[in-house]
Amino acid sequence: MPTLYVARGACSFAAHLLVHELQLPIAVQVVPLRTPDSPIHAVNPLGRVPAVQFEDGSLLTENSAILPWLADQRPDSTLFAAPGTLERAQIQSWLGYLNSELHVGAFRPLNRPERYSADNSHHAAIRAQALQQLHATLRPIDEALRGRDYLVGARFTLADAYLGVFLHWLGRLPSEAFADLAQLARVREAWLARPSVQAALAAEAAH
Ligand SMILES: N[C@@H](CCC(=O)N[C@@H](CS)C(=O)NCC(=O)O)C(=O)O
Repeated sequence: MPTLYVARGACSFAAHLLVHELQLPIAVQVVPLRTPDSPIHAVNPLGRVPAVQFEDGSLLTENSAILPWLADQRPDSTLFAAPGTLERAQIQSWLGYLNSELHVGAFRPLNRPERYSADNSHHAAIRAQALQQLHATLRPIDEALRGRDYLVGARFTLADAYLGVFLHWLGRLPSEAFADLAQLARVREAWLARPSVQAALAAEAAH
């Protein structure tokens, strides 16, 4: 059985909830991050989650590959779409936007300013700029959700599963900064109410 490595509250949560959503025979291992003795270093040389380790020693990393791979384990599921369809490409387009623009482009400088300047006195300014970037990156998502419950088609897909993780992270930030993004607040509540999200949250909280 493959093992999915996740960390509490990390971006690996999308993969974790999909294991529950799709009821996949995949073991989930919760590991600590940013500590040299974490078991993740023996699995992924980058020390990052999510990572899937297979019984033959093969490794799969990166949300943009892991989320589609998980959905493809259940070809009859509606979380993804058939190869060659525009819907499949649109779901992948959102995965790319969320992965690069939202996670790395906005949340990373907010959460890890030390990666952008070794000078601690710069970090407050990096964070302030990242907060503005975060709002600018979220606005098109909010607009795309106007009058809709899901990013692509009329059903919950991989794109919505992944988006929810970042909307959940907004809960750690001053709520007034995002008060105008009403669609995101609505979609976040619906995401949180999903049984798969609740099951994955409970599993991570138990560690
Ligand atoms: N591009 C990667 C980013 C993965 C990533 O940055 N994961 C974070 C958790 S949200 C992590 O493991 N950080 C630990 C570290 O960078 O040391 C992906 O989307 O899978």
